[in-house]
Amino acid sequence: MAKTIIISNRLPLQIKIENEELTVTPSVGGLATGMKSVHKAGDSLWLGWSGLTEEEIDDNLKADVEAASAKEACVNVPLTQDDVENFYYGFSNKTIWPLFHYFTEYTEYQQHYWVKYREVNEKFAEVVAKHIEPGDKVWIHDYQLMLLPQLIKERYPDSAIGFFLHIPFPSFEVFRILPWRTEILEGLLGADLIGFHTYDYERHFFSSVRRLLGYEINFNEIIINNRIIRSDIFPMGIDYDKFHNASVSQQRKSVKDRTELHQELDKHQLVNPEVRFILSIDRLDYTKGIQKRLYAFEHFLEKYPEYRGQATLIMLCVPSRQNVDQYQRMKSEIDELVGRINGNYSTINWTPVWYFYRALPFENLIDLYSSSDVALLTPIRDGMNLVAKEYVAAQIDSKGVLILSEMTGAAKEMSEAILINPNNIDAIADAIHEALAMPAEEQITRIDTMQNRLKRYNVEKWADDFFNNLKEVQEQQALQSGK
Ligand code: GDG
Repeated sequence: MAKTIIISNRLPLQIKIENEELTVTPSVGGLATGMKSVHKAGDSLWLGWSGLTEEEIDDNLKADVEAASAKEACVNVPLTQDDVENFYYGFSNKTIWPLFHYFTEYTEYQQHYWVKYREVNEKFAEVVAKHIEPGDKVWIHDYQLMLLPQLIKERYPDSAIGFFLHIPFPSFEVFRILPWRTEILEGLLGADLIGFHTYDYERHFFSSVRRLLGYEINFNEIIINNRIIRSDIFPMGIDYDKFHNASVSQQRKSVKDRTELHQELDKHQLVNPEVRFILSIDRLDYTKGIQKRLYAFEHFLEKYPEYRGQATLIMLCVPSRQNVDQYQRMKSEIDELVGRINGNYSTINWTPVWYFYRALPFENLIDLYSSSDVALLTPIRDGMNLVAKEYVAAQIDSKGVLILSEMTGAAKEMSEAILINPNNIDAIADAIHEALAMPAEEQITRIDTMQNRLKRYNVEKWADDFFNNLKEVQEQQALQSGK
């Protein structure tokens, strides 16, 4: 039976070796969280890297890694330390990631990163070759694998290949800076369907295709040598029921059955019922605007002193890409800022910022979403931002306010949020004030509207739409080539 091959840089699980034993944990991150529901639902195989380099897997462990992956219908793509250094930390995260998020000052242009990027994309193509069968659909994800569509198309011209970009596609003026811009575009054009979160990203992509490769765009299609390549907008949804139902069931639990974190939050509110919780959750990444958020919260406490002792910012930062300089510098800056705010404003009964630098289990994530009065999400750039959607889904009585950066893909669909420019510290401080003062009826109206939308366009619908669209392109292609 034909299957779907999902391909992403990382598998949805992370394999580690502890005391010569393998441990398997789920990966944290937007792509893994979203696609997991698609993977579970159907007949699919997921190809990607397990998190262990070839140097770490000795011969005794090889079979164990394969078995642990196979149990989850996953296949490990073997990467060496050098691959991880130059393909993942190098080209993917020091070239593409900053450039596509408009951080041109952080972008590095190193030939050896590029060479490794190409090589690792070829390694992925080799693993695909071992598993692909006629009739299979291939769905490639994200910026680490932009050459893969072409590599697969060359070998298997009849295969149906979809590609989805989870991060922004930058404007032509930014994209053109990249020395390997034409190779990247040609790589992507190996796909039959190329998906983006927003109309703007698609428009930027088309503009680069037209101006750098000279192809004509016909509505949302490009025809190259009789091959139809379509692009479309698929704003990624979440598993709405999973987040909403988890929130409801955790709230219904008797106090003693609640998680420790939930009990602590409850206790805190009993002792200090006036205190309101403002929540932010992100991977620790310079695109997420974490420092500016802290400046804004500090400014809020200055500008609205009546909220001192009454509002706590709960900030969860998940460690990410710790080998990259900017991430290490940013971590120190955040530590310092949190220390400064807490040093200046804390009282015996109140700490302004609760800062967690770790990943928490899913139940705790739900505890935080459901116990917070406001979510404050201020990315400088963000392809979508699923946390915004998850926060809204987890509100039970429809109370809660979302403050969201207009630079996120999610802002395009969530106009009921209080939208802010993440660089405008004063406006963010005012937005926090507005959120905390918002009447309950208005909160309910806004959350209800957003919940209804998220319920309808959930991650399953997102994947269905993508696959239906891919099927359509294939049918159209077959008609055109008279097959
Ligand atoms: C990329 C794009 C785009 C976070 N902390 C914990 C945890 N998470 C989960 C959240 C959410 C995911 O990680 C983060 O997703 P985002 O979308 O916010 O951000 P990125 O990781 O940057 O994802 C982004 C996304 O791809 C999808 O296309 O939206 O723009 O950058 O699902 O729930 N999960 C657990 N513990 C944590 O501590 N269990």
